[in-house]
Amino acid sequence: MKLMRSPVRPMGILLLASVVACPLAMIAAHAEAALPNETKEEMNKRMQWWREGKFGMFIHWGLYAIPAGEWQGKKVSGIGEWIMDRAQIPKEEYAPLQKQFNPVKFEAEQWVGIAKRAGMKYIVITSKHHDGFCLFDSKLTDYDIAGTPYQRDLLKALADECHKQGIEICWYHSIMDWYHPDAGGKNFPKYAEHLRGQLKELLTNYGKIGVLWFDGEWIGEWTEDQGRDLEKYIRGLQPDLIVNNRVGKRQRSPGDFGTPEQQIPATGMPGWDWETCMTMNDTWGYKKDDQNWKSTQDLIRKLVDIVSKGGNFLLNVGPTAEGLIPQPSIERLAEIGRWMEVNGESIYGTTASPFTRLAWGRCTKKPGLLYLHVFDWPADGKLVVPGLENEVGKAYLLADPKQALAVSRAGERVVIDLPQTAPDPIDSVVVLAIEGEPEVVQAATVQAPDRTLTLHARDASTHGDNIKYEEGGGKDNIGFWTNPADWVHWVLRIDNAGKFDVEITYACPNVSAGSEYVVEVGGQQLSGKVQGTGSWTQFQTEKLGTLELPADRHLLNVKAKNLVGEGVMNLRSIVFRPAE
Ligand code: FHN
Repeated sequence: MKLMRSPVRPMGILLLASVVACPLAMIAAHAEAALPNETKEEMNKRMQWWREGKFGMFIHWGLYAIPAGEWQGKKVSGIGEWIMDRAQIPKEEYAPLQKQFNPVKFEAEQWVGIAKRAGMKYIVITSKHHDGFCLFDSKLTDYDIAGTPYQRDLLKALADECHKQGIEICWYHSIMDWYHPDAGGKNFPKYAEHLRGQLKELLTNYGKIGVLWFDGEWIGEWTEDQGRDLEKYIRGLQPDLIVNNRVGKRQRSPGDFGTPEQQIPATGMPGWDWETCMTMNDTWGYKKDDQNWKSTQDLIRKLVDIVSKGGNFLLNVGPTAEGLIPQPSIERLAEIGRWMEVNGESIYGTTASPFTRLAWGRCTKKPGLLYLHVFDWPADGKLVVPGLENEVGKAYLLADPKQALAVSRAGERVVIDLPQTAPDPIDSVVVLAIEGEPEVVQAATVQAPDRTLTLHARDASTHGDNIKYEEGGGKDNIGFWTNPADWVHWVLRIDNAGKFDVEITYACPNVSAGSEYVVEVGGQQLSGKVQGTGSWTQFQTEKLGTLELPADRHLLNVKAKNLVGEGVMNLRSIVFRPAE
């Protein structure tokens, strides 16, 4: 049987561009009730543990952990769990791995303990991945754990331990199957029956299951309608089950939540429940040579970034064939757990940030409280919260709640006086009490003492599906301006009125140069034509013109008149320099 390569589609197209934060209930208000007879209230109740839990462990485990990235002495590139496909291993040569699978060092108590101490509230494990091998004892196939030297049902042990330790157990299950003879072509309906049969086993033999996490839905034989029917079938078996959107075709529905993979949507997925799944190195399944581990700082900041955008984080481990979670994973999860011990309150049960962007970090919230996650501790000890209009109350460090911090207001900015050093270099959380629902205006950029005013890309608001702020790798600009209808705006405040020379800084490869654009501010317009600068990261500054601005708060828009090449430009900044 020809193995099917993954036509995984990037998730970008699904992203909605608004960043307006909304309480948990509001998200539910948007989300259609999954099954016809489920009310929004019932869906809220069903989703509550998941929405409040935020953080889960993904476990990719199976026969592919035996070759661990090598086949017949040769390293096989790509993600480890795809070795059967990447090395084009015939089923007859791959299936015998079953007779070698004997994870004698597997201890469910230890695995669940590692997840729980990391602050994770649920575990999603591969009951069956694309290679078709089942980690559970299935009456519908011999290609399962019962047919291995180990024999005992690993998923039974893990489910029992999760129930014992109060962690939700969840099953990953692949629709694509490289082993089952009917899993492609005209006999697919027979396989679809087999699929249902195994899901019935998984949803009746292991107690309460939290989530069914489907994957491999991109195969041509699988349709959205089949997904809708399957969702009804499994929710019939466990009504409180939560199902991901890969039960269908990875769209808005069927399914309860979106599943961005290996990436964090720039502005979240407003109005959606969503969960980013991510590896700790570069593979899901165990590969002995993949030591490209993300740092604990990176992982904690990703968790906070995701939660600040209203999402959940499903972080992966790939155990060895013996049944051990790799040490680098264990160490990082323990360090995350130590951070969660102090700061968990700023994660669990919170909702998304009311701010578009904060220069020093991220924000999560609960009614009457803002959790300010400070990644970059201000050198002057002044934490500036821009555009917050609410009455503010007390402020304190989550790491030292008894020590009140001084709070003051400077125009549109709330300023909190911080101690000299950050309690935690990765993320120190400052709690700020506020009156009512957060009201945030886009803070205006102000003039420097020399009356110059600089509009940075990071402070802009973008409008459109594609255009967005990008940073890192020589970028620090508004980019992805591939749709001329997209545009960008800033808010600025002139306190010192007068004449200003206006300079724009951008980058654009010569092949894409030539698009025309206009800058609108204070009822005036300056037009420009994009010149080639050599590449998307070679920036140059041009004088656009001179104009007069009165002392006031102004909106500045930059709009494209047309699009010549791949993108209008990578826009870095606009500077108002007092004209001589
Ligand atoms: O092909 C799989 C891959 O092996 C892994 O399971 C990830 C995890 O979400 N999903 C698929 C790729 O999108």
